[in-house]
Amino acid sequence: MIQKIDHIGIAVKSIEKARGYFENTLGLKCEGEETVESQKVKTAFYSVGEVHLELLEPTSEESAVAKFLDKNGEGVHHIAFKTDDMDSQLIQAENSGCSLINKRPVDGAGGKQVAFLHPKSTCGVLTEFCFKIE
Ligand code: CMX
Repeated sequence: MIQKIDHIGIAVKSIEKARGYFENTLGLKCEGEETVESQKVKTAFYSVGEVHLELLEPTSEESAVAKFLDKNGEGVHHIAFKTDDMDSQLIQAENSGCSLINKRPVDGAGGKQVAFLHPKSTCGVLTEFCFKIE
């Protein structure tokens, strides 16, 4: 069901400031920015082959990313797997003992449906499943 790593989420304090590294040092091209209201974040996407990097800047102090930054500073925040069957993916995760943050998918960036698994049940890696109706 998992098709590939879709993206790696990276928490940053400011996308504007982070651009210098991703665009000038690495030479990546920003594919676009989007604010995701449901997650209280502003995002910027970069393609690296088939995988994307998603920069995450909190838009509110209540954002999960704001809490992460306060605790850890900037860095890798989550890994997102593209699935072709979100319902089965979540059932399989729950049946194998993972703790679902989202029992049902919610709206994410890029018109995708997303659902997260709690990092305490996934070897410490905040895990996202994402699905897009093509
Ligand atoms: N990766 C690994 N561990 C993490 C983590 C992360 N990104 N975020 C939190 N944790 C750990 C914490 O270190 C903490 O561990 P300890 O108890 O050992 O200290 C534990 O999980 C609980 O964390 P917390 O700081 O107390 O935060 P909360 O429990 O309030 O929230 C979580 C944690 C994962 C439930 C919350 O961040 C969440 O719901 N995340 C899913 C949604 C999300 O992250 N949205 C932003 C991205 C959106 C997008 O990609 O568009």
